[in-house]
Amino acid sequence: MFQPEWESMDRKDLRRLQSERLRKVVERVYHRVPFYRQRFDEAGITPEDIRGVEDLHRLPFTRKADLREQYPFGLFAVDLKQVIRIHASSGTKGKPTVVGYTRKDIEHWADVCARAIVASGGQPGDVLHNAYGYGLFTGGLGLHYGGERLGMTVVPVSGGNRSRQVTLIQDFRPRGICGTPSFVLSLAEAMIEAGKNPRDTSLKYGIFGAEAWSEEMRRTLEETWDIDAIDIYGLSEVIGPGVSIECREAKDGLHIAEDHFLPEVIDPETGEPLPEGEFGELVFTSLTKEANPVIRYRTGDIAALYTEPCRCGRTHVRMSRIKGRIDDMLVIRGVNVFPSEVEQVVLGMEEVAPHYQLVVSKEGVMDKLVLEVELSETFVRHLGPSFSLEHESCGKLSFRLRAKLKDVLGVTTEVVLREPRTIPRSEGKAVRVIDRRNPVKMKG
Ligand code: DLL
Repeated sequence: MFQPEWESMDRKDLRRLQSERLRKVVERVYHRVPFYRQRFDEAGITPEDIRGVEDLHRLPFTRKADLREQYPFGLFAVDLKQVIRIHASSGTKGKPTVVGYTRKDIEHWADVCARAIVASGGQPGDVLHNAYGYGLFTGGLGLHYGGERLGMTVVPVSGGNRSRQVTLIQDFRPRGICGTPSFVLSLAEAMIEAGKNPRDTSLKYGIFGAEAWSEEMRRTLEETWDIDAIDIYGLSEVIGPGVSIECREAKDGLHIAEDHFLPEVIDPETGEPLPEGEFGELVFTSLTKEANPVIRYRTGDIAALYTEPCRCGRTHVRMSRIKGRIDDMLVIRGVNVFPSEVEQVVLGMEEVAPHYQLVVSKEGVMDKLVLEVELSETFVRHLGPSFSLEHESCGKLSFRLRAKLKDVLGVTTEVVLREPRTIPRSEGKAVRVIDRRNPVKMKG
């Protein structure tokens, strides 16, 4: 562990610490951020009402829309002079959401990212190939500072330019790599194209996040690169990457850095807290953030929490893998479908490649779901010169895929097989869903 005194704290002591920090942060935002004062007043809450974690549920929620309305600096709890860094979301829907960091916030962020790297198998002295985007996105700089904090040699390669990345991996001999799972998978493809086997590189572990991915994707990444593939979660509104991390020992749920971020899972419809183990919307409250702490921030991400002790010795609560985002959930003819469930099916069949897109449209009044997926190179090679998408084997394969999807999703899905390398590769976060029913709806 990077900070065992925090990461394996006795849970009673941890709760005491959380309560103390919660009281302080509530007091600070009430006095320094007019938005929060107004929200608390409307809810009839004063800082004195919050005695500890047990009163958390009395506080009002904060939503992404609130951050947008307060653009750019309306939620800052410190003078701008104390803010040494700004990050922002991509802002595909109007204004981006802006977040600020004081010097201390940057230090805490580096700490949680260093914890994450150690939990993934990283050590001081390792070379870390950082393929998360650098810039307003938090992935690049977050892991960069974490790596430096740990004493690594960080290669700030950022996203894009696959062939250069392939060369650097061979020449700099990194032990660790980080990037979105979809991008790092596409790097393996570029390496194979260059005539090299990704399993022969110096890489031992990968730290993957920023988009939803499945257990099947983990297996694919681990087999393709011969590495441990570890899940890292975070969001800019809370800090960036490092909010939670899997441990290499268990690879079973992500430990939330609970000394900094207080988690809850709520029913997204009613807002009521849900018991341990139930899936719902993840909500976070900042415990240490100075520049712009968030109170009960609704992430839109779906997960469950578990307090069961972990074999790695970390005592911090674990969250499940993210099942999806509430706004990514497709409602197809009344049935809820998550892209991650489709990924599970696609990656479970070796005749198809792990590159896919879901296209949703309307046929009359009915929703229509189409899975476009590439055939694997091995499958195409196996069919030899007689290969065409009309080949009998392709027909049989679509039939089997359709049946499997129906079984897992509960809705009829059309399957369109595509030739290898015809679906666009991501440079960062993969675009998995194209919804043509409602063209104005975009993710923020
Ligand atoms: O994606 C921060 C990050 C960078 C996390 C690098 C991990 C690695 P945002 O751009 O604000 O921040 O997007 C946050 O991405 O609410 C989730 O929906 C999604 N997300 C992040 N990590 C995971 C993950 C960064 N491990 C949004 N699994 C979050 C699934 C993830 N979804």
